[in-house]
Amino acid sequence: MLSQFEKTDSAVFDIIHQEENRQAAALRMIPSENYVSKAVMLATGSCLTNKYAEGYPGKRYYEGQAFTDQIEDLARQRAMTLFGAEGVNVQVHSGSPANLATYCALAEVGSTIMGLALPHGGHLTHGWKVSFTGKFFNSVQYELDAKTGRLDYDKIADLAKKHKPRILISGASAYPRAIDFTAFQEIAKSVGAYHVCDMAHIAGLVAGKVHMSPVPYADAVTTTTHKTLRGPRGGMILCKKEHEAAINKAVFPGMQGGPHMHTIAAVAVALGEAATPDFEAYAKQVVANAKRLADGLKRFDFDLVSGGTDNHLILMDLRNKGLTGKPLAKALDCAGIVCNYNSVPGDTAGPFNPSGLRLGTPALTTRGMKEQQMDQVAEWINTVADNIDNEAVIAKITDAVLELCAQFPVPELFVQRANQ
Ligand code: DSN
Repeated sequence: MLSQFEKTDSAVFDIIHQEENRQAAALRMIPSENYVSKAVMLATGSCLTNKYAEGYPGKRYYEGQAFTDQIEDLARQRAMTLFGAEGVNVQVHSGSPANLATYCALAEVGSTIMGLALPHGGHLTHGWKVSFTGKFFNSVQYELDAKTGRLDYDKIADLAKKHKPRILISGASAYPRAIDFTAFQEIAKSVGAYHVCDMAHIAGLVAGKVHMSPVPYADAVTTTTHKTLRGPRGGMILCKKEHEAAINKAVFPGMQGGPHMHTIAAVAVALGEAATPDFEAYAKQVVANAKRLADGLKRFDFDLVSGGTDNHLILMDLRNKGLTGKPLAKALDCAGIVCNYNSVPGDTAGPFNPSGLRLGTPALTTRGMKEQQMDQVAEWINTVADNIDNEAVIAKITDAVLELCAQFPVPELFVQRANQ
């Protein structure tokens, strides 16, 4: 099949193949990225991509749904069992539409929503002004405490009392600490708001039982499926039974047409994998690795937002080093260490060259790396930061990174050349 692909369209095949080599030969430390299993990859590339299935199981607008209904029911059942949810939508295409659909299901356009500000670790779709969620809704944003770099639940409660949001959003894209979802639930309850949690970053940690689950404490929980959860690029909305019909209606026909059945099949596979003891061990190691990496970076005097991490990610504040995020991210990329520049709380630099660097351990942990390798990575990051314009030093690290990657092969290759 793959050799056929190579013959039919070598241009596309070659680019995918190069990307595959890049993924194998680099330390991928963008905390929202991972490597999926071969089974997830195969489901994503299956014949289900050929099928239209508008509607929901048992109530579709096209015929020929015997197997699509089975796939969607299986994905739904696995999601509800794994996360202990009363209801779920597995059709939503990804995290941003999941958030928008949930807000539309629980509130009207113009209602007040309240989420974590983007420069403080929130996501665009938590009401940031350039996102439609910040335009369609009256968005109020809370921030991290300037001194601790942590959520301040008292301040969030005060802001909620003042603005009386219809929806209080918990969850983040760049917050390295555990989130207390019971506190969010109490705040939401005290002002009559719905509590919507976006657990995209930590879904795998929740499934692996190393982070508190928001599911019992939120009206709805949105997530992507491709981050720590290690599934295909996709989305899900878990919810209380009473909200399921409105959420389903907001997804289809409100925002989407036909569901991507190949993605839903791959989500089902990933959910099956996430329910295993192996996955629990994986989630535990993701956190252990992040903590060890944080300790290593601190030994080199890197300043970490909140002083460390409880989860899979680290946010470095480079201001004490006289560096900004973009040049360091680029130098690290040359060395084969791929992460992303990021704003930090109180950042006065713009979003295109902010003062921070965000990195995480989900993908490295999938390759089998452990604490010892994290010590090595911390040392390399420090050397690159000290030698940002020194090509010779960076080239040496590139070679060392390649050697390490060879010792920890990626789980399964996707596109192998026919002759390999
Ligand atoms: N863009 C994602 C991230 O990298 O965190 C959030 O959806």
